[in-house]
Amino acid sequence: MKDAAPRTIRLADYAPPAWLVADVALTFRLDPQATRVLSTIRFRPNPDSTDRTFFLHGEGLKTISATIDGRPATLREAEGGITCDVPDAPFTWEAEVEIAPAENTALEGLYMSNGIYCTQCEAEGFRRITWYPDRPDVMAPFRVRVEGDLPVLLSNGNPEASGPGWAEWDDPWRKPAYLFALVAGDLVAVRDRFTTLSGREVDLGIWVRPGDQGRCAFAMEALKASMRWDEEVYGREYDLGVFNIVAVDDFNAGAMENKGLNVFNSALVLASPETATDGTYERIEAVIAHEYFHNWTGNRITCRDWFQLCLKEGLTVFRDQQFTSAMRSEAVKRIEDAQTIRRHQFKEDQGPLAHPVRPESFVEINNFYTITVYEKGAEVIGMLRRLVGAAAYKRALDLYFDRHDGDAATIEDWLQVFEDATGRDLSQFKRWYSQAGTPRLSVEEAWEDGTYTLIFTQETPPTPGQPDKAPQVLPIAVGLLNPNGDEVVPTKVLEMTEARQSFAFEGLSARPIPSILRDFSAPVVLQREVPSAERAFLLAHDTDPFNRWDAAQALARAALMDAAGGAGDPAPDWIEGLGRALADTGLDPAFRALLLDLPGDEDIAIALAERGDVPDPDAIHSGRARIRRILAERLSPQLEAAYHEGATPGPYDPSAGPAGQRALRNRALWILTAADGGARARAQVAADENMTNVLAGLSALLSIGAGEAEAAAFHDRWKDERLVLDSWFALVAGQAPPESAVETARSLADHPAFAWKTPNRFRALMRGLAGNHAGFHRADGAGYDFLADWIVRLDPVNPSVAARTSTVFSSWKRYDAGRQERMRAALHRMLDRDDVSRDLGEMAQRMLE
Ligand code: 0A1
Ligand code: ZN
Repeated sequence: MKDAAPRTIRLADYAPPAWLVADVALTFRLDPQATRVLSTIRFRPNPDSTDRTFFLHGEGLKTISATIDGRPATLREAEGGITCDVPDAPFTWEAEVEIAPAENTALEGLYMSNGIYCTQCEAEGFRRITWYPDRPDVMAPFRVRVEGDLPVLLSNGNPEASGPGWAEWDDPWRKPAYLFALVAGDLVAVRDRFTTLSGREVDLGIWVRPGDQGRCAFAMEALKASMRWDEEVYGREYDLGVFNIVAVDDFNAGAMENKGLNVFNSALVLASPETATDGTYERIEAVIAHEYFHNWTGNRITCRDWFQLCLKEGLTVFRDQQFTSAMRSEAVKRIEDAQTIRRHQFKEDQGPLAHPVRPESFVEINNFYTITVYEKGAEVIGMLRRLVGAAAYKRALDLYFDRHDGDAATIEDWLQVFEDATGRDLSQFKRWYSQAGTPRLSVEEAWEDGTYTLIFTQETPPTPGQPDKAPQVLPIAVGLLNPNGDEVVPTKVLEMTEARQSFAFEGLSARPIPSILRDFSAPVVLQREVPSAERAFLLAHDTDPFNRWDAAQALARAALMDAAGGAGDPAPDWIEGLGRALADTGLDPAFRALLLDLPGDEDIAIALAERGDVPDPDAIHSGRARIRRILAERLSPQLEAAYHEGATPGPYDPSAGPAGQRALRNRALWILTAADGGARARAQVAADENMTNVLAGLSALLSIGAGEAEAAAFHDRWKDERLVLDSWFALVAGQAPPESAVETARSLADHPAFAWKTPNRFRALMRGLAGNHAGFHRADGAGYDFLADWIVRLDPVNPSVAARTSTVFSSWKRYDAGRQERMRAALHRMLDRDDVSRDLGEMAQRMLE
């Protein structure tokens, strides 16, 4: 490795900053190769620190000049920055540096995307712009002047003044440097207005490349809805006169909440019925909301240090989930979120990359923007809310905003407001932030004299660095049903705190059927052997939508696991139950669509490994194909009816109702295609109603080894639409037959449009192949080599995307010796290089440990 031992940063080593910043003035003279950044920063000693060492972060900066109180400063290099001698009193630092945004392929700091200047400063990008104490607990108001011969010059805050070739911005709200943003270039705005509850007028702008204006309407509506919702539900108003969103094509993540100037991956802003799917619309709505909600949870109250990332991310994800539930279906959203946690977060917890919601050390913070910090972080807040109740949650949040507005806060601060608002002791609950891993919850039952007892045992398996785990607080929502299907005990939240604990329900006339972990009330694995007849009973009768869906999932999982082991017929209970639920037109189509959403190949691989089996990717794949055919044959009338019920004639409407209908139609189509030779899918592609139906048709066709002509025609039609072309790359690689998937991926990589330095395009192909479970895990290791080669190639260009992509190798211990050996070799190939980045080096190292 380049750096024999890159430094590990530890939460335990936190020390407050020696110097605070009173205010910042920046001037940018933009130039692709030689942008000049002039900074004037007024420093003052931090009364809460005895240290007076002056240190500024900086990376790749060419210093033109630096002065302290007007006198030239003598800079000394220090790890990751510089130090110099300073007075023991407030002083003014002035510097001029030069940077080259056009050469910045890492897309952190100031870079260029299609001729547009833009910034990404979270987590540690600002240090690539100028010398600065680049840590979130140093907050300051910023004034920014942007100079450049460009039509649009944007920064944070309110516009102050502008003229030809310059603009000045003032952000009165103190903020850490990671929330700084600048965007400049040939952009056009779609504009709107919003009046806040207290009557403040806000100018809204969504800035896009000329030609994309027609695809912003949905994002704008989502923004206004988010602003209103945050006022109504959290009492939070917007606090500037303008709110701008910019869409850029080259972006490492989804979007960024810079104060007053959110920067988005264009894939999460632009949408039209011809080019975007229902899924894209739903994601745009959620991410627009997420970034907007950060204005209070992230910006007004930020994080003291990066270990507290979940303070802003867990809470903001929780808030965007609540928003989506309010805009769409609460039940469907809860199932989708539970599915995400179980598919992806549990997987992270089971492997070498497992870490607590609040990690205690890192080498590169970019590697900790994870599903654990975000989604499990949100689950922890959901549990807290369930335990204290909605009213106390509201009181605690009001107190949080009151007490910490303007602060860089910690998880301790967050829990303290809940303790103060409710009088509860949350010390045991806090383990959710410090213990990694997914608790296993097992259940025994007892029935005697009208008393039904549930005895729970919890155990969390060891994770890296944490061999022993203590019991956690688990809110377990339980309801009881009578054998006739009536609910005898409505949902009750049991609060489990011990390793083993029992809960009794008295006065029952018959032994009940329990519905446990309703609404996915805790992110745990429920380990309970349930006969398939009981699952089918819950699928038919449970009043809790999550558990109803989960009963169907469990049956499907069992069928697919058996099929992977070569078993013939799935349980008739499942097929019959599914058929009945499908035909129940009283149920929300979106919910029925989820019942048809079979676990994927990798889900089955994980389930088999959990059981102690070694998964065989080919057997899983062919077992799944067989189950799909069986369903297509045995449920053909119900599937056919669902397919027709899901027709949405008339103009395309992305809202939840019609999107749910299309989801039902397209799930039914996917299964039916296994038995009709692709006739329906082909007709649906030809009908060309909207992108959702076209892509679903195409995907169904490719999944049975057909559709080559349709895929080629699709490519020709959409080759100039970058976002649609991304979907094409992902689909063709993702749905290729396993035996030829690597060859398909290789030819896609040779495609002239494979702009591999653009993260969206790179991810489309790599994630496409990695998601093709049997294709990626081809026994000869060709899939591993393909991914590893590309990750190694990308690493010097864009370490953060390279490192993130490498996580597809985290599952290596799950497979047979041959595959393990090949995956390990691939990881070594990424790691054992002189120029390996800190990002990829840390990830590969952790995966190999
Ligand atoms: N705070 C953003 C996530 C984000 C993090 C890092 C980025 O660049 C490397 C970009 C965005 C969010 O939660 O939306
Ligand atoms: Zn966020």
